[in-house]
Amino acid sequence: RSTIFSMFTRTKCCSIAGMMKPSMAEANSGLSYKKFVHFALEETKKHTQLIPSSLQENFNCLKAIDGKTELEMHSFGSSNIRLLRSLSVEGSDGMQVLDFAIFPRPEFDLPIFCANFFTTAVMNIIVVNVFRDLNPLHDVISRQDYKEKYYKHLIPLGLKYAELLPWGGRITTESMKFFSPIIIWTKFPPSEQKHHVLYSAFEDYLKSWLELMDQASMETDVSQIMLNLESQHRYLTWRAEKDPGHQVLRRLVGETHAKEIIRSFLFNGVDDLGSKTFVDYFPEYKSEDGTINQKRSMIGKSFESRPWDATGEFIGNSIT
Ligand code: BLA
Repeated sequence: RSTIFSMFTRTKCCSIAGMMKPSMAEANSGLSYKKFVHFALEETKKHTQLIPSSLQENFNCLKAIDGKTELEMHSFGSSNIRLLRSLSVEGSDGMQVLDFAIFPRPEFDLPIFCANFFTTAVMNIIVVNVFRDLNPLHDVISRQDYKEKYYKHLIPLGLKYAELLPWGGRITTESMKFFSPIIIWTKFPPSEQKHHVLYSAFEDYLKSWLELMDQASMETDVSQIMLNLESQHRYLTWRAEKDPGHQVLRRLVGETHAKEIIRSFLFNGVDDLGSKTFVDYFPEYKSEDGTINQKRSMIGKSFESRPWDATGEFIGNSIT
């Protein structure tokens, strides 16, 4: 197995103790995402025994090509979590990134937890979501059961934060397939007050997810497990191909290493949890020569405002 670190200077940025030390970027802005990761690990450990993932060997911390920006990675598993992983980036220019996700084991019919934060000196782009195969554009009716099971009691939480962290405007239309009624999608110029709101949203969403995890029982029905597996694989396939963060990662560490981080670490499972390909799941991206259309969106951006009502009912226009 190739190691991506041979080309980079290893740094001691990955210890939990180190995470609490003020870094350059933190000293600059006071708005680091490291405390989010620290909270997530501590809180999750209260609910399940986290075991370091074998990915930690190859993916821990590294310096980017610029010699200054640090990428820090953590990964764990547990009896009910297939993979909890985080990537945080602190750029010397004030750029801050967090990509945090928890992928349950397919034996548990649980949503994926995801928090994605991308911050520059002038803008924060924020997505916090709890995703289950809830496809508002195609399948509201048959997925009503998921909504009852996972989102109904979380709707008040979603509404609270929809007000504090308002809808961020038009987004890649295809992404909506992966968004739940309680998603937080927001954009704002850096602000200490908003950063605090975001932190409490992250705490509340993660705690809610951990409660769902506590309640989930292990599935024995093989066909249900296969459905969970495919739903997770479809999500990984989408993000491994079209996530908006790829370009930034390529700029930071170069094409080859970015690809390795994306396919083996961030969206680990994309190459082994299922055999379907990207165009099997998303045939509209198939170009005439059979390759994947490089566009991020075939439809373009839409949904100027939040497309769910206060009960979590999808009210956007169907676009297919
Ligand atoms: C922008 N990131 C966005 C946007 C969304 C997301 C919705 C708004 C623009 C758009 O609609 O594409 C996030 N989209 C998601 C997520 C899912 C999805 C989480 O479909 C899940 C299914 N973002 C990151 C990381 C980086 C990053 C790790 O999560 C950088 C390393 C960067 N996100 C980033 C950048 C933009 C962005 C640069 C603006 C680019 C653009 O608008 O096209």
